Amino acid sequence: MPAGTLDAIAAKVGAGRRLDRDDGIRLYEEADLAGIRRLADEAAERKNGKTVTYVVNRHINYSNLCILSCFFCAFSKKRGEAGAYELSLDEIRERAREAAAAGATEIHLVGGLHPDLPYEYYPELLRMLSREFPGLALKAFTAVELDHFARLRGVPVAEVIRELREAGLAFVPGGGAEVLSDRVWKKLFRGKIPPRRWLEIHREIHRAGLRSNATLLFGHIETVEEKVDHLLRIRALQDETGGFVSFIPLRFHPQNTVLAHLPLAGRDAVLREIAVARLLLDNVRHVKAYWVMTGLETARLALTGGADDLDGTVVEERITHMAGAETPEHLTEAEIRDLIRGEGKIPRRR
Ligand code: V47
Ligand code: SF4
Repeated sequence: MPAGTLDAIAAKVGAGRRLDRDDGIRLYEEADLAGIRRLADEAAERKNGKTVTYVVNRHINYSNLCILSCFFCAFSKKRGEAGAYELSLDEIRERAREAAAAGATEIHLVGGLHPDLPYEYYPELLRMLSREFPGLALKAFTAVELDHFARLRGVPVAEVIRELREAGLAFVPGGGAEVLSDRVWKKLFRGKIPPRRWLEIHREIHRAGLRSNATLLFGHIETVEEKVDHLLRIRALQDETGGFVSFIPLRFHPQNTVLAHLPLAGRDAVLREIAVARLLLDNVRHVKAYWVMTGLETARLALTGGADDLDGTVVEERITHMAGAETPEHLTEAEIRDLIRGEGKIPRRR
């Protein structure tokens, strides 16, 4: 590391000055990991003290049928293909019932872009869940699904967001952003909404009074500059709306994807993503170590390097596990609390 790189950045952070694009690039390319983890931990503690949050939740991936074929995806299947599945309404209800009985307060519900379910299915699903399980907050449908619904319905996405909110939608997850870069979009996920549209939909979500998360899918073909620009685009939208609650770096899992030849990003690369995100996104309250994707040991270390949230108990997860994840699908609340306490932080259920 050239002498002074981290010192200059530390001085800026200490003075409450915003980091710029060059600082971001240096954090990725030059700064030593231990040093930026320390800075990121201080930044996280200034925002949230020693508190690390988690939620007792259940992820439900209602179907993996999808009209698209993103190159990084091992989850999506076409109808009739081995491994394709669709949960019936009864199966979704049963999973929600189990979640409620286990004390969950949130359902995280996402799926592929289904080839033939009608638009009405989605608000009906939310209405059924909110009517039968009023104690479960419904975090559902990425910007990509919302765009798909707006096309099905033939109305602007803002109208779909309003209808789903009335049907019980409480929060929008951060998936589908991938890398907000036209180059990566063209190469890996061209059929899906482009970066500008992802941002526009989150702007509409925030305008509708809902809040959302943002993600970055890293560890494939993206460059450092593209990652920094991604973070700065999220930061700019957050300046405008204030509607993002958490930022979640997602570690790309290559198995069973078109990019299966790529290696899985290692522990230090994951820790660096979390620390850089914490330092650049000075206006986003939380940075999440999504243990399903980071791995448990790395998630634990991330709690002293910029992360202050662990997602939740999860229970069942397909997107990462179809792509070779070796993490469990379920952590108990006690395991999550122990993990947090083990790092000298204070667990708080949200
Ligand atoms: O949008 C797809 C990504 C996302 C792979 O908002 C992959 O709290 C890794 O967004 N390897 C869905 N990632 C997951 C997601 C999420 C998860 C947890 C919490 C929240 C939140 C959001 O997973 C997709 C896509 O970006 N993804 N394939 C893969 N092979
Ligand atoms: Fe479909 Fe999402 Fe997979 Fe792309 S990432 S193929 S939109 S399920």
